[in-house]
Amino acid sequence: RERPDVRSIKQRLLVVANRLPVSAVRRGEDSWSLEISAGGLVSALLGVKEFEARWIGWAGVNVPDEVGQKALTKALAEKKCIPVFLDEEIVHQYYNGYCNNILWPLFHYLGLPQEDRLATTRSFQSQFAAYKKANQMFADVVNQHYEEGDVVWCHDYHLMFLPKCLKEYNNRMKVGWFLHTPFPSSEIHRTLPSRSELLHAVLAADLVGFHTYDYARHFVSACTRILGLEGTPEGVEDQGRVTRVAAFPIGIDSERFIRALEVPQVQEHIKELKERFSGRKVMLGVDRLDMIKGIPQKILAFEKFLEENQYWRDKVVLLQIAVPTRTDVPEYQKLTSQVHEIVGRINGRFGTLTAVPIHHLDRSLDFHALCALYAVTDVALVTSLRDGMNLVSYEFVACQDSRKGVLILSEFAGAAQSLGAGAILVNPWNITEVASAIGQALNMDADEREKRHRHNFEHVTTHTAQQWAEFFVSELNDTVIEAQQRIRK
Ligand code: ADQ
Repeated sequence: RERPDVRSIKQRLLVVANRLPVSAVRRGEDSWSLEISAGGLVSALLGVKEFEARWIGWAGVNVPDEVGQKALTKALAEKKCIPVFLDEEIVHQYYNGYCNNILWPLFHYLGLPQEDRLATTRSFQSQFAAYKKANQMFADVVNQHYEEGDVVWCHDYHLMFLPKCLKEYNNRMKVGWFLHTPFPSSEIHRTLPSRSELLHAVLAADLVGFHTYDYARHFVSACTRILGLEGTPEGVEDQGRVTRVAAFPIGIDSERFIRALEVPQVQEHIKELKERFSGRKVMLGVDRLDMIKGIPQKILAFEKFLEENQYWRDKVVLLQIAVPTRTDVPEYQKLTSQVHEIVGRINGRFGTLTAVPIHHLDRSLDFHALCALYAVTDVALVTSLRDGMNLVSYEFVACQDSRKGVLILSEFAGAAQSLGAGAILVNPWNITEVASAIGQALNMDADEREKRHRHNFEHVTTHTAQQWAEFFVSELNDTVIEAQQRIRK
């Protein structure tokens, strides 16, 4: 029997993330067109029926004039989105600077940029000041829209200061913070000049969540070793107040992928791809073009495999789809040229007049094209040097129930902890090991593939994005109730 719905009014959830889940294009002085971008977080929250979500974040465009801001605010309201307006200078210092140039590489174990190593350098200090200012601007908007009883869920490394700012406004706000990247070992975090301020700011939240138990443990260690606080079974204690710290592994909306495979347009596409690559095994990489994804390492491992396995040279193809990101940053431009150069060299070495071993695309694919590609793949290669979770590995598994392809997965992706038993785990820095994993995957017999796939498919379809969101929010509600009970006692 279904449980009766005892709650007639849904709890409001304010989801605060750097970017809103819409792209806004200005059509006139006071008109905008909006498109919802269906990322993981959006589909996670769309599927949750328990509460009513509103989004607060930056729309990704600079809108200096009041007429434009008013019109955009109105248009966004229809999509349940509330904008935070950031000017170009703030975006440059906070987003490009502190978030993407400092926190992103550091949290992925790539260290701090050379020129910013000293806390006294001007750029570091001004970027950190802009980071705090931007977080305060987010807090102002949250505070304007907050109603008693709302749950406020802050997302990612862009908003580590937000819990503190929110609690300063209203100590009774229920505030959760979730990190989508890894949280590094405390020895890495302690190199950050603003290490303590950031930790204290996050600890103002009631609940702090990570993808894996390891990241949660690293965070607690950073708080005990750097701040000298007490680690408890629940999390971290500071002067009698406990911040709960736990792992909440994200998932995908697996049904959306499984259903897409039935769409006639996708089936047609699958047929075309099968014909196009008939007689060859298909290997696939799908990544944002970012240093953390280990794309050069992956391609070099494929080259080594071809070098050592002449038999496979005309029987396998690697499709590498890499969406360019942060294209204005010189390091990312360098990565693009590096990848192009390696691909060119390998295709020159092993290609023939009619076929090349690597097809490399510098672009994003639409959802249906991506599902078709996942479905025709024999071996997926995820070789991130570090990755919070990695949803591509989940999406591949969801689309493989008929083919039962093999997943080669970096041990440094959070997904290694959930899909490790079904995947072939590799150290992406060890090119020889990855090359031999490619051989193992291509030669794997059907029984073994079935067994491994079953394990992963079971996981991906039972640990969904919706459950992740529900779990986090219900834990946050419970955490606050327990804390209030403790105070009353
Ligand atoms: P990302 O670093 O973006 O996310 P990932 O989890 O793999 O990494 O998600 C990427 C998403 O973009 C997937 O949904 C994928 O389908 C899509 N995508 C990638 N390349 C594409 C292409 N060429 N065309 C179309 N779509 C493409 C961050 C963290 C991850 C964490 C997620 C969620 O870095 O570790 O898993 O957040 O918490």
